[in-house]
Amino acid sequence: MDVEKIMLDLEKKHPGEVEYLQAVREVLESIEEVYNENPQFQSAGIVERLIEPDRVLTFKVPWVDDNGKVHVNLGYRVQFNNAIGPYKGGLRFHPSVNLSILKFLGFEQIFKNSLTTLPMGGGKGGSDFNPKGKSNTEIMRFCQSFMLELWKLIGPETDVPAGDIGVGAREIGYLYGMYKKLAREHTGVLTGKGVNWGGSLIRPEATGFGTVYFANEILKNKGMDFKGKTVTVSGFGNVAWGAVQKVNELGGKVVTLSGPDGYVYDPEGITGEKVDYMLELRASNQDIVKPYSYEFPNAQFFENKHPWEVKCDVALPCATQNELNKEDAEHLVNSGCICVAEGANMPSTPEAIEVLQEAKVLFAPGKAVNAGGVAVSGLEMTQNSSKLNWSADEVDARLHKIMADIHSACVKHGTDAEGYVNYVKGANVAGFLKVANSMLDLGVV
Ligand code: NDP
Ligand code: 2IT
Repeated sequence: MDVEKIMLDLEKKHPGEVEYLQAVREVLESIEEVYNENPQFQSAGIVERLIEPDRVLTFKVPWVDDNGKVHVNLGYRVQFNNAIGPYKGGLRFHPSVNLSILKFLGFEQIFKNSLTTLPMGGGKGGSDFNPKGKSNTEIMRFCQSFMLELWKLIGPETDVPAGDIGVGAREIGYLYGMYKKLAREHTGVLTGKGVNWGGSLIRPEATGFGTVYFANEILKNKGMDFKGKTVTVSGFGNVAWGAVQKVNELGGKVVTLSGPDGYVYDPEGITGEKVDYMLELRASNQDIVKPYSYEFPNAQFFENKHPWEVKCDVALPCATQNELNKEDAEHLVNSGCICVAEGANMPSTPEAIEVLQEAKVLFAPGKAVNAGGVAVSGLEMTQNSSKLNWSADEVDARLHKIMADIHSACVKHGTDAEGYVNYVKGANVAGFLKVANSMLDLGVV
């Protein structure tokens, strides 16, 4: 495989789609060796077929605000690959959403979903709609208008969306309500549903819990655990919240949270009512973390700074893509950080990953670490198909096992001659092999 030539061709076809090109390059560089060892992949054009989405659907989303003003947003669904199951992946509502971001997320989702061992293909969607500052009725009208187009493209055996940034339980409710009305059926077409109408227990916590289960496996593999460890976390959303809770349960101390306005440092640890306060902050729709430092006076706020300058043993980036750069990685290495596990999707830049790996920091990528969210989505689909609800303990036990199995797959495919586990390589190779072998079986379609 000639990675440079493939990337050059892809760049010509999709100029300026930087996040998408970044995600594809990382995977190709990791799988190059195993690809070259298996000439059947080359002759079936697996890479050429894998790096382009099956289809990209865009649509107009008109809606009316509370003052009667008409707005028009763009809606998207990227159906990337369905070799191992129906397209599956979240919806992101954020003003930064564009095709490059959704294609990177959809591409990553293929390998992440493959790693879960559940039958799910990869997809992603969303809109450039900004939920910040919108009223509840505006959010509802937007979701209804969005679903008026999306419902024709999805189905419980075709494509199953869920949440991501800006799409949580409330939005899934409004989207599902409209789908149910249009399709005249009550099926598992979305995941992250409310528990009263088909949702799974533990889904809200799953990404954050899974992130910490994975990080704990990394530590365990080196004879360590979370007890007494200082942990820095970025973000203060859905993923960060679950991660903070689980780190506390395992005996670690979380000292930071962050938002787009900067980070808060709380040397006493973010526990108890402070974790609940994080949810309140998030629900305020203002999306800033500064108020945390007014509420809890021992905490300090650092405007427009990243939490990676704080000394820690473990760092969990849980906010957004490319939020941990080379300089941040150097800070982490110099302060003695031993493990960086990505709760968000692609939060570390390629240059940051290089610095961390060079320093032999135990670095694990989002597609392995945060797979717990979509894994429990898969378990929600199973519960919906069988029309049963499992207990929280049962879902949590399955989540735990899935995360431990993903860790083992990374170790199997990513350990080098000196015993260092390259989790990026391990996750990409393990995720890729299942999809590529399925594509071989299915013919050129
Ligand atoms: P939330 O919307 O709950 O929280 C993310 C928030 O982080 C955004 O609203 C954004 O605010 C904020 N943010 C943006 N830039 C920064 C920054 N530089 N520093 C700190 N915060 C920032 O989203 P989730 O918690 O659901 O998602 C977080 C990450 O986890 C994303 O990468 C997502 O793709 C990933 N993920 C989510 C899963 C899920 O189940 N929800 C599953 C797996 C991965 P603003 O709007 O102001 O930019
Ligand atoms: O990035 C992700 O894995 C998600 N946003 C969750 C996707 C899902 O279908 O649950």
